[in-house]
Amino acid sequence: MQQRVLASQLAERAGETVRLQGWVHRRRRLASVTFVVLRDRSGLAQVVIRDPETVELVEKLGEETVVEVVGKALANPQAPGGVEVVDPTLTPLTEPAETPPIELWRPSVNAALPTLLDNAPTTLRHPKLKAGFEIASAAVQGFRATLSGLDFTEINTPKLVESATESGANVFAVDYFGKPAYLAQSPQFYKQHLVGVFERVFEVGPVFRAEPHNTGRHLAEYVSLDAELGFVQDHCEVMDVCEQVVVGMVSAVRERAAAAVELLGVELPSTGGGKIPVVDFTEVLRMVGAPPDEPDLAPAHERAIGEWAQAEHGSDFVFVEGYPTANRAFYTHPRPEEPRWSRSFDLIFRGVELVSGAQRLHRYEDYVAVLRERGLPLESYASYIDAFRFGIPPHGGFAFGLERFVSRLTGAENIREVTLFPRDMQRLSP
Ligand code: AMO
Repeated sequence: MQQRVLASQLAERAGETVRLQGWVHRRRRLASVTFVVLRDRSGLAQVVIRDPETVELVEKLGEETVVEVVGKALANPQAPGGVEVVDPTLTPLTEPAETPPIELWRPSVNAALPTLLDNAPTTLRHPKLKAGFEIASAAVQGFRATLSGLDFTEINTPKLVESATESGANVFAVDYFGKPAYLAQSPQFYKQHLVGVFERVFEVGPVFRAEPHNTGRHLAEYVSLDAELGFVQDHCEVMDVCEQVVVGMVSAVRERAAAAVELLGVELPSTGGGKIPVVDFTEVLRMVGAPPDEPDLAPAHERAIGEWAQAEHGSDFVFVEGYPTANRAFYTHPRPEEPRWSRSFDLIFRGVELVSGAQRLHRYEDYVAVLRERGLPLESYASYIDAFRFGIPPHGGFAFGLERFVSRLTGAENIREVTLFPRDMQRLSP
């Protein structure tokens, strides 16, 4: 059988008979001719139909019919891409039972978010909705490529776990053969253990947070891009790897998702031509006029420091380091000289936290001490901290939220717009 040609390849096929497959994206009937815009994974192609029988067939079939089209590719400067298919035979492959819930052919998406999400398997076909996920796919490839290039090993760790890693409150409990278990909030414990095996590891996978608030930037399930590396001096080496990863992700989006970037009018972020600026947590509080004993940065503080990085350094990114130890996860390494502050950092992207990371504790006795100090039950963390009895090197790591990254990149108002099938307090389907 003749090989399938994609819409994007049509420009090179003028003069040939081609076979296209895709969806009837749009029909336009003029007096003497009917135009069908066919959509496939690569884009749109114009098909010109004059034969009355085929015109009648197209009329009857409607939008979103899956079709095969075999016809002559001819140059026409007016056609999108400069080449169209004329006088084809058109064979329906799947006839839809109903018209789609939104008009997919309209250039802009004109439906409310709940409608889009309720009908996601179909509404995601809209080129502008799909584009965000092409960007996400490219970003993940950039994450993988950068870390593989730095000799990291890709891992996959369990999502059914026996203890909470980040905090006890935001955890989903499940019944595990009659015993209590949880959905993993992060691959944190496993990635640290696996530093003892591979030295450098990364994971791309789902994590679960029972987020009790309905915000535009929190999901109950998101894709976490995690990395962890051994033999570090302090968190600065971790930040350095994190920066290389960010640069790699942005280049991958530029190279692999160029069409999606253009369609959405995305302005790709810049680090301002140099290293990403780094500001100390206490300095940020001073800059934004917050009280010096504030335990964390509020969203307004993150926005302000993001604006500062843009104005002073032309950078869409800024690292904030040295958060108060008491307010970070118990596994965070304090600054040895002033333990009130930690060797931790966040990466703020366009005014929103995108990454959290830190150097970790690596000695067994330090874990026992910190759990006691924080009143956390040792027995709940036994299998986690036991591994530190057997020699884990000084290490650190970080995690990105993929949907956070894409939503800041595309300027999505709500993170759900760039989540394939979002999970939140109200939504478990589709
Ligand atoms: P943290 O809990 O800060 O750190 O999460 C890391 C990054 O994940 C994203 N994120 C979320 N995205 C969508 N919905 C949510 N509910 C949500 N919560 C977090 C953010 C955030 O910066 N174990 C540590 C990481 C580490 O130290 O390696 C952790 O999970 O972009």
